[in-house]
Amino acid sequence: MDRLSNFKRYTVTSALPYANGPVHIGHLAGVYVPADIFVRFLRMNGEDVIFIGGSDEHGVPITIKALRQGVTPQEIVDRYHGMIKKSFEEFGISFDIYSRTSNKIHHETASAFFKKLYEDGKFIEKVSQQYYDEATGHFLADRYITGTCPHCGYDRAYGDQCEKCGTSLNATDLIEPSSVLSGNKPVLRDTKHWFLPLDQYEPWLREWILEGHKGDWKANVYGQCKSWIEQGLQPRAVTRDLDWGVKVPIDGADGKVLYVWFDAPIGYISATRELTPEWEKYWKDPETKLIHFIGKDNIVFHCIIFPAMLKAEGSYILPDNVPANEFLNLEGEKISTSRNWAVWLHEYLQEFPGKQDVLRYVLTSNAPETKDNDFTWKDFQTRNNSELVAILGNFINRTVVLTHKYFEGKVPAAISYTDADKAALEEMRQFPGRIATSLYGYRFREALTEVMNLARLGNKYLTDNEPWKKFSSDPIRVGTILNLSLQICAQLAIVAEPFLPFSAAKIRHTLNLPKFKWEDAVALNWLKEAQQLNQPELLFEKIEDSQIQTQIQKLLDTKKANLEAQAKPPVKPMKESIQYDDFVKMDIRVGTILEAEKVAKTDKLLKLKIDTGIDQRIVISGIAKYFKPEEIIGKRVCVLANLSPRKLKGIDSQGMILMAENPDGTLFFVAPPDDAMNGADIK
Ligand code: B3M
Ligand code: ZN
Repeated sequence: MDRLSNFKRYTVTSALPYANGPVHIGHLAGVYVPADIFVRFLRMNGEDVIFIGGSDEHGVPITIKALRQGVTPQEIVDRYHGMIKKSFEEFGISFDIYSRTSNKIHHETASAFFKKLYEDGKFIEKVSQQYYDEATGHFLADRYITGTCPHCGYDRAYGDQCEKCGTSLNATDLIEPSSVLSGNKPVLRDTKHWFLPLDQYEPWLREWILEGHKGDWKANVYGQCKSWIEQGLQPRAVTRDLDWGVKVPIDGADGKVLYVWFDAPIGYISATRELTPEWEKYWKDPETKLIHFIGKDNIVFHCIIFPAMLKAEGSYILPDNVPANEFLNLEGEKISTSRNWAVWLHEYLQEFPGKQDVLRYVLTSNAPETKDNDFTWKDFQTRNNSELVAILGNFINRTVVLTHKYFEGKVPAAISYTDADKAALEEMRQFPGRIATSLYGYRFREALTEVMNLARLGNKYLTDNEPWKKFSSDPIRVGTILNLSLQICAQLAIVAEPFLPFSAAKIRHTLNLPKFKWEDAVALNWLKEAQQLNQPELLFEKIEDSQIQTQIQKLLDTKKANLEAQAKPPVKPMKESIQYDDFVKMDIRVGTILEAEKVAKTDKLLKLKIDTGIDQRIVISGIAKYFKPEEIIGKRVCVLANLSPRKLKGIDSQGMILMAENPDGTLFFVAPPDDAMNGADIK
C-alpha cells in the first residue's frame, strides 16, 4: 500500500477546466469529486496536503467562443471563471486555491519556465509550414482547423486532437482540412516555432512509465501511455501564432504565444506560488508526492508532455500517479457543451437545492473509473431513494429517534454485549482500514460501497435486535442496542466525511460530535454515556417521479432544439473588426435595375444597367446562376458606387450590387425601402 512509502506531503492537482462554459456532472465525476474525496481523506489523516485548482483561460476554445459571440476573450473568461469557481464551492470541492491562468503570477511563472528551457537549449527552433487562412489572414492553430481524422475517419477532428478516438494530432495530419474562420481550404505558409523534442525523452519515458509505473498506474492510463510511446514520439511545437495567451518571452517572437498545453499545467505551479511562499517544497522536494486528477483526454499531456517539460527544467519532481478517469455519458450520449447535452451544476442546484451530496454520491458510486459510464436520471432517483434514503438516512434517523423516545436523547450505557454484538463490533473495526486501502488505491466506488456496507450493517443490527419490541421488558438491553447503533452512526459520520461532507456534518451535529481524524474511526467509543443528542436532521429525502420526469423532458427538449439547429447550417463567424473610417469610405446608393442580359460565353455573369440616381451605369454581377435577366428588370437594389471600375469579360463594371447570402448559399437582393429614392445614400 502507498502509505508505506515515505512521503512527507502531497500536492494534489485537478485539471484546470477551460473557462469557456459552466461546469457539468462530467467534470465532477471525472475529476473533482474523486480528487476532493482523496484530499479530504488525506487531511483527516493529518497529512500535509495542498489541493490545487483553477481555470484554464487560454487556448483556442476560448478565442473561438469569443469570436462567435463578438466579445473579447477576456470577457468570456471573466464570465465563466466566476461561475465555475462558485459551482465548485457549492459542491464542497475543497481547493486550497482556485486560481486562473490569466493572472499575472501565472504569466510570469510560465514565461520564466519557457525562458529557462530556451536558455538551456532544450528546444529546437524550426521553420515549418502551417495552415493559413488567406481570407482572414490567420495562421490556423489547433481548433481553428477541422478535418477528417487519419486514424478513425471522424470528419470533425480538430487540428490538435480527434475527440472521437482521442488521438493527439498535428493540423497537417488532417484529411481535407478546413478553416473554422471562413470554411475555406487553408494554404501552407512558413512560420517559426519552438519545439520540445519529445523523441529525445523516449528512452527515459519508457523507463519511468513503462517500467517504473507498471502495475501502479491505472490500466487505462498506463495503456494510453504505452501506445503513445510505442507509436514513436515526435518533437512538439510549444508555441503558436495567436494573440491570446502567454507571450513568447524572447526576441523575434512577436505575435506568438505559448501553446495552451505548455502554459496550463504550469498553472498548477503558479497557483501554488500564489497560495504559499513555501511553494517550492510542494514541487521540488522528492519527499512530496505529486498526483494529478484528470479525465482521459488529458492523459498524454499529464503523463508524457508535462513530465518531459519538468524533466527538461530539471528542478521539479514528477507525478507519482495520474489516476485519470474515463468519461461519463449522459442518458447514453456523450456529454457535450456545444450541444448543451449536460447536467450543468448551477442548474442542478436550482432544481435540487441542498442536494449536493446526492450528486456526489451518485457520481461516485457510478464513477467512470475503469470504463465510460452512463448517468441516467432514473439511476439517480434509485440511488437516492433506495440507498441514501432507505439505507443511510433511515438507519441514522431510526437510531436517533429511538434514543430520544426511550432515553430522552441521552446516550444510554452499553452494559453487556452478546456474541452477536461482539461480532458486529469486530466487523465495525474492519471498515476504516478497508475503506482506506481502497482510497489509497484510487478506487473510490469501492470505498463508497464499503461506507454503505457499514450503514447496512447498522440497519441489519437494528432489525435483528428489534429494540422497539423490548423496551418495556428489558430497557437495559435496549440501552446497549442503541449505544452500539449510535456508535455505528458516529463511525459513519467519520468515514462518510470525504464522500458526503454536508451529510457528515449534519450527522456530527445530531450526535454532538466534533470532527474526528481518520485513525479515530477504529476507536468505537466516540459517544460517552449520557451525552445529549440533538434532534435528528433530515439527511436525505425521497425524489419523486415527477422531478425525474422534468429532467428527462428537459433533455428531450434539448434534443429537439439540436435537431432543429442541425437542419440550419451555421452562420459564418464575424470578420475582424474595422474602424468607422473604413466604413464611411464606401459610397452606397439606392438604385433601380433598368436592363439585364447575360454576358456572352459565361454562365455566371449578368450585365446590368442601373440607375443610381447619380448616373446610369453598367455593373457586371455574378448572379446569373440565381436570377433570370427578365425577372430582375425593375428591381430596386443597393449599389456600392465608388468601387474602382473593373474589367470583366471585356466590359467595364462600375460598382457592385449588395446581396445577402444565407449559410446554405441562397442569395437575395438587399432591397431598399420603397420610399427611398434612387441616389439615396446608405449609411
Ligand atoms: N483545460 C483541458 C480540459 O479542460 C484543459 C485541462 C488543462 S489541465 C492543465 O479538458
Ligand atoms: Zn480519430
